[in-house]
Amino acid sequence: MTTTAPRTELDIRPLAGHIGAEILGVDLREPLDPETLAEIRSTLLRWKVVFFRDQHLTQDQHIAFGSQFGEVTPAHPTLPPAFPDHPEILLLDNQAFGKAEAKDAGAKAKSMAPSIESRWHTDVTFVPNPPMGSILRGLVVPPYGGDTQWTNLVVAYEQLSAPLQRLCDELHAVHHNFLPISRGELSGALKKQFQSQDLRSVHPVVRVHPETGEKALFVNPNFTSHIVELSRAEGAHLLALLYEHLSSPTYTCRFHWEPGSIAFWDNRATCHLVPTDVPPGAHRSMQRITLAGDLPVGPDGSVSYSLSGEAFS
Ligand SMILES: O=C(O)CCC(=O)C(=O)O
Repeated sequence: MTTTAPRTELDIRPLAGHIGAEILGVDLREPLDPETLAEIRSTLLRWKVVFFRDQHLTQDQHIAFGSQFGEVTPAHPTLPPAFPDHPEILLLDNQAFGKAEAKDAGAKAKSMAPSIESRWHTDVTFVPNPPMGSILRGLVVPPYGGDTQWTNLVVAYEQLSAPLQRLCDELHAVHHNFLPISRGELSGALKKQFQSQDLRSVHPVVRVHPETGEKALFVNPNFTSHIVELSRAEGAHLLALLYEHLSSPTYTCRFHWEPGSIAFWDNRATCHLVPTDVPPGAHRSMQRITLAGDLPVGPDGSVSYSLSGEAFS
């Protein structure tokens, strides 16, 4: 029989005006009782990203924690799993990336700079059913720097003027996993892996959140290629406007990592930004799992679909 940890009162501490809350008073190594599970889920829906500290989980415990909120997916649609025993876990390690780049260039890795250019993104939007959530665990963190930022795409939508909201409500966009590499920002080895399949999907520019009913912007500069109903020039201008808008500090929070910190974000309502200020030579090693998502639905009832590639689960 499975036992759950005794129920403790959660202490919920919002981090910024519109997004982010730290949750204290829970031990994530144990299965959660139904009330605690429901409270964490409702805090996630309210604050879009929740943080826990001092949670030194094993990989099995990381997966077990996530599986209480949904089906845990494979690590990534195209990147190979780093842990044969835990194919659900994606390794995000600046030294591992550095080595891949060095091997690729036939040179010794000197810099530990991130090899993927950092742009605001929602995870894996090139598949028809992007993950509902991602759970990132900090294992090795730099002594300073390396914070991650998130932005609230619901508030960003709500703060658009009504005519612009109406325009966005009607539009759909293509999302593609080839976008970063066409700009030459990934190392050769990572590029090849990331683009080993051509994955493209069409999503509404505004998605209706399946649990809260809120409308959220659903475009991101990492994977959104173009807007279906507009000319390329019109679409590029509109996307530039939306990207500038959604990255306004007003809608964001910033989280400073410690070993054992965990961030759990609602991938249906947020974008986030990989840090680019890790001090030279410092090691940063994170592990991520994702929870399977459903097909986004737009305000007009239109449902996302794939142009190339399968659903991700
Ligand atoms: O390393 C980070 O802080 C963010 C990682 C990230 O962007 C992701 O998991 O999608």
